Amino acid sequence: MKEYQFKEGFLWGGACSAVQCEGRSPEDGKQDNIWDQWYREDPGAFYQGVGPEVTSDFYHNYEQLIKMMRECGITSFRTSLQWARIISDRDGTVNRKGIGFYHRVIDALLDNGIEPILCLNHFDMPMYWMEKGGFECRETVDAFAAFARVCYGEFSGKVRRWVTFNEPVITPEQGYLYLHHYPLVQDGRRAAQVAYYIQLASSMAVEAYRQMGCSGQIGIVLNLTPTYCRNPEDERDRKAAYAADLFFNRSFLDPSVKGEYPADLVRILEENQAVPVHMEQELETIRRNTVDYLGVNYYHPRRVVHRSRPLESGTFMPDRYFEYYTPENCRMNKSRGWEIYEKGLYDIGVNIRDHYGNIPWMVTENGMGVQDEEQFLNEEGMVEDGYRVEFIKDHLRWLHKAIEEGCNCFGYHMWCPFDSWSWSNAYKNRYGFIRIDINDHARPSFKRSAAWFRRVSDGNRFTD
Ligand code: BGP
Repeated sequence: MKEYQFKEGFLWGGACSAVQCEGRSPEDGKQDNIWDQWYREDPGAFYQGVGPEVTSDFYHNYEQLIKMMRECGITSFRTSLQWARIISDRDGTVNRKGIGFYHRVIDALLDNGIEPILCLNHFDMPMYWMEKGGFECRETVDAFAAFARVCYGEFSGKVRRWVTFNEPVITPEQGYLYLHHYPLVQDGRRAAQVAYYIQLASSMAVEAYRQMGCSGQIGIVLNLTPTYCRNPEDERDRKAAYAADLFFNRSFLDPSVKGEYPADLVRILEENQAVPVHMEQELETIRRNTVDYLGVNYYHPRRVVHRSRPLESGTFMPDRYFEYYTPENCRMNKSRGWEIYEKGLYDIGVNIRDHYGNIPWMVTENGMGVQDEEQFLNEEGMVEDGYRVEFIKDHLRWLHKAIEEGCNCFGYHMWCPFDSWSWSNAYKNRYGFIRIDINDHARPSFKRSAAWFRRVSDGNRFTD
């Protein structure tokens, strides 16, 4: 039996986001965001027509869920502050009721011995800014920095760890290239502009944090998806992986940690006439305001090969430089359609250690979404999710090895401690230690994995 010991103070916890757990709950004056709008326009785009109306009902049920999270061993919890709940309009009017809700949540977390980690943006653009172009519009960037200032002013006395954006690449990628997020646009040049303005918004939020003299730490959460090519001996495949890495990892990793964009990414954008509108002064803001730490969301690797024939596309798409492939016999999470490759976490750690100054980082999301978990209910009505324990252990072994080899990882968060709403996948896949019956929100229940995670968290260790 092997024991894996983690250092004292290692963060064990979980993450969710405002839109995915709170429910729309507009009674306090929350304004619509892109998810409310998209659902109104096209409910059929969401699995079984389930929209963001109720989600995990955290808005009403946060006290119970927070208590239950602590029982699962969650000692730190990241959620996001919903821009449209805190700021009511383009004039920046602050909604005191929205602020009051987040104060109550933070207090409840602290009362239960859970460290709150707050994220300023998790895919939730308010409609009043989307109407102006969202992050294609420079004014939205200033408005985001102003929103960040309001949040620091309110909460930084109680909250020591902050995040500017969760997975910033997702908005340009899924909203402006691959048609999975609102506004469902496919245009490489617009995607590049959105990506640049999101990076600028993140850097300006870091700048504001420092200007206001906040004493905690501010980071960014990236879905660093390690890219592997089919044949490392084939130079064309290596180049394909290099390009995919530039687009999907380094486009935010380099400016956030090193303060500058990779020259090869800029060159590709130039070749495709896709360089965003920018100003020298903005690049200086990005240069000066790098993050204190990184959050890493890891679910699956990216597997690429060189293109066998040119991409037919009217617009510039990153896929011009690579194709995806699925290796034979790879392990899959069939519910989600994602490959399971635990070593990816180790490779991420080594990359950060060797190429990004070994900046402190934590795993901000990892987890296994499983469909139809009802089939695993035992006689007592508990989900027997041994597969989730195995999934976590498999990842923690590699994380432990990375740390033993000098990687600067200080925590591990599960997505998500309780079942939550997964965007257009709605409640299809369940991730939690805590089961939520969407027909009976008032009675969340523990799954088998909850007690196991509690033991890991209490002892900072697990055994094989
Ligand atoms: C991450 C997001 C989360 C969450 C998670 C699980 O990329 O930050 O918001 O949703 O993925 O993925 P999904 O919900 O698509 O199953």
